[in-house]
Amino acid sequence: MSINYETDTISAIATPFGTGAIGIIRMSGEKSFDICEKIFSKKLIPSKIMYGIIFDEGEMIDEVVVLPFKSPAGYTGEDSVEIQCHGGINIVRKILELTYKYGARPAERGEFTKRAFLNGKMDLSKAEAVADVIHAKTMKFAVKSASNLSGKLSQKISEIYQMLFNLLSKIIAAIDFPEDVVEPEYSYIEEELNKVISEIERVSAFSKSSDVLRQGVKIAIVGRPNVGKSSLFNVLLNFERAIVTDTAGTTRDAIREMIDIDGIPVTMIDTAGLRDEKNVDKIEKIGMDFTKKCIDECDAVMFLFDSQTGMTNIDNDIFKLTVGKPVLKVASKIDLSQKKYDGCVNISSVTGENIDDLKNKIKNLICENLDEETEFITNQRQQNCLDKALQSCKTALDGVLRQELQDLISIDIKTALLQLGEIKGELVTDDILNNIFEHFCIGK
Ligand SMILES: Nc1nc2c(ncn2[C@@H]2O[C@H](COP(=O)(O)OP(=O)(O)OP(=O)(O)O)[C@@H](O)[C@H]2O)c(=O)[nH]1
Ligand SMILES: [Mg+2]
Repeated sequence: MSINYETDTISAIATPFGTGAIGIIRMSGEKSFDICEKIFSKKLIPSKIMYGIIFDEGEMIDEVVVLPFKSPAGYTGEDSVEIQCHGGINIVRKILELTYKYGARPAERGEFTKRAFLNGKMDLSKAEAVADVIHAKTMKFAVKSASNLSGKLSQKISEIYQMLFNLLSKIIAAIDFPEDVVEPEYSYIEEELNKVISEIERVSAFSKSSDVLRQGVKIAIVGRPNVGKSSLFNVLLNFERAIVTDTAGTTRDAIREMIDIDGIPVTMIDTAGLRDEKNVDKIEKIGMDFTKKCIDECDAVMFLFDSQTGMTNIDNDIFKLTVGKPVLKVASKIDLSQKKYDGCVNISSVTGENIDDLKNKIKNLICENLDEETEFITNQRQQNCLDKALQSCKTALDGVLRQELQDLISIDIKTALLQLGEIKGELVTDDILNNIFEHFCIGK
């Protein structure tokens, strides 16, 4: 069977696998109605919720509810049918197979949403927001993605695009019709470009925090052997993940686990304690090398020292390795020492004292650059476009300050416009499209 990506009728299960209350099979394409009518007990009436029976060669499969849409109604903008049957993997699969039997082909990842985009039902940033909702690791991010669905990012990008477009039009008009239109003042172009630059920078600044929400942050727990790193790790995870003993050098591998701190996914890394390499065997030495790598790659460090000894010379040497990273200093085992250290979080993993406070401090550390009122979520592709647009605007601005020919300046402004257009998918290549839609679940 040859595949026609644009016109084939596609079919997929739109609900998660497993036993749920209902299962949904979604079909889209010009043969959707025909195929459905071959297995459904009634003739379809567009946009009417219909109750009936699915049959296969006289055998009843299930009682279902069918939602038929004629183009351009419905999610994809094509003729489409949703069949809601009883949950349970066998029935859902059986109905899906029937749609294949009568002419549909399996949908590829994200193909429904891709068609919705191609048919003008949603712009690209909305389509990407759908993918983000599906992949959201935590609630907070899901909510932000959902608000993207209502088009906040695309609205903002449209505004910036329009500002730049108006500016370009004025410059081009003067170039094309020099007798009728006066060249805009350089000071005016400078002012407009500065406005655009600061708007793009604003969106970019917020989108850094969206990366944090999307991918989470990595925090390494670092310190001398036996200060209580693994104990703290287990307490934060709420289960006994890492081995804890009173033998110095218990942890050899770096152990990673994800936790959710107030909606932010945080990967905690428990590391091997650092000490003089002369006194350790080769396994521990490798573990210590891992620890150093973890310090390099993580976004922040939780540095632990034993409150009973305070910061020793060895602790100070280890602490120096964390230079350049945001660090939370933690004094451990305060149940044993009863000492409190200023500028540190004083905790006990045994009694749980100040663990909640520590979680708050971790959150604050992450959120320092994160505005709770963040309006936009952007992903890596959109961020790249924003960066390039910003760069082109800055090059244009340099040209303005040097009073270059406006013809030359207009080239950079045009480049910036193309980049902004790409964010909304107005000028996307197949490569970008395929990349985006591959990130979807099949039934979306
Ligand atoms: N009383 C008390 N004991 C603790 C606390 N935290 C850890 N310990 C004990 O200190 C010892 C070392 O704890 P670990 O969590 O294994 O220390 P670590 O830093 O992971 O050590 P290495 O893996 O060897 O680097 C164990 O006997 C723990 O039970 C605490 O808050 N209070
Ligand atoms: Mg350990």
